[in-house]
Amino acid sequence: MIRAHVPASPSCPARLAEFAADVHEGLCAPRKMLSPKYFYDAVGSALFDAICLLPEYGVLRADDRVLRRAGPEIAARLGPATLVAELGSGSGTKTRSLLAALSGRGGLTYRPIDLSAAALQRCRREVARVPGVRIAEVEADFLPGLAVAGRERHEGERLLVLFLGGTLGNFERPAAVGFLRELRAALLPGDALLLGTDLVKEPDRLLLAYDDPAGVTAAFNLNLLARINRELGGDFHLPAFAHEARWDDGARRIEMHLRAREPQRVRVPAAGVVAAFERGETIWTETSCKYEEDELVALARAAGFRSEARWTDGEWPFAESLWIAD
Ligand code: AVI
Repeated sequence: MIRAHVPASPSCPARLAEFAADVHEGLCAPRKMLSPKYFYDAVGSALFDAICLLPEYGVLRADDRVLRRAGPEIAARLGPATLVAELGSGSGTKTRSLLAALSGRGGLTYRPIDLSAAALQRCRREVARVPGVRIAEVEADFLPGLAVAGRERHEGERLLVLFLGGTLGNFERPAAVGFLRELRAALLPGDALLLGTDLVKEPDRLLLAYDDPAGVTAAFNLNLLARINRELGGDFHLPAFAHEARWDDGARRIEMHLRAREPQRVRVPAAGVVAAFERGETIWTETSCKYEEDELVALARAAGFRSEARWTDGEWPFAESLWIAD
């Protein structure tokens, strides 16, 4: 599953320039950080797929179980004539059962939106097996991709946006509300959002999910530095950084960091950076907020949606919410 050969530079020039600018800003900030959106190059996407197979990481399996159980009811509530757009589709594995349930009520067009061309290729292969589904990929960030997908809508057709897998959790809470409002602004009244959110659970369970004993999540986190080396000519020495997962009880979130094991200087020529690290200093690479069920109705209202239905998984607490745009 994890490829031995790494494509030299998969990013187009504009993406590479944006990556360089974000790396510059993140490594020059007083509190060093890098955006988690850069995890997902070809290697990172394959590592994320491997994370989803780990017994310790229950998010994707929970999402899949809920979608299999709720798919027919979701299809019945939405009716036929639906254009489906998925934000951050990844390889599309979790979406297949839902697409099968929705396409049973008439053919549909599925527009997976993802920054990773490799993930979109895998998604096409996965979804090709679902009868009655026409797939048209959009290689873009979430909201620009949604604008492209929405242009294809026919008269009277309803748009269903899928935002699954707990990805909303990768926004800080206030940013999540802002993002959902922007998403709502791209929809018409009556359009729907199916939102998967990971729920608060025992901290030990969460810490194990984000720091698994096989070290797959550590490799996923460190690959961000390897990607900077590959694409921006950086000289990060990967063994000099350690993966770290923390649970913040007050903010109800997991944080992932890369901790410098020793003082060092790192050069990233294409980003115009020379970054000095003290021993123990970290780069904050990801936030993964976990939600309480009660928060979700208020969140829907704050973003301009009505909460229509919710399904949860008991094995790995996770919620799938169906919201309708007011
Ligand atoms: C994509 N996202 C919802 C994952 C999460 O759980 O926050 C990314 C991830 N990071 C570490 N493991 C998985």
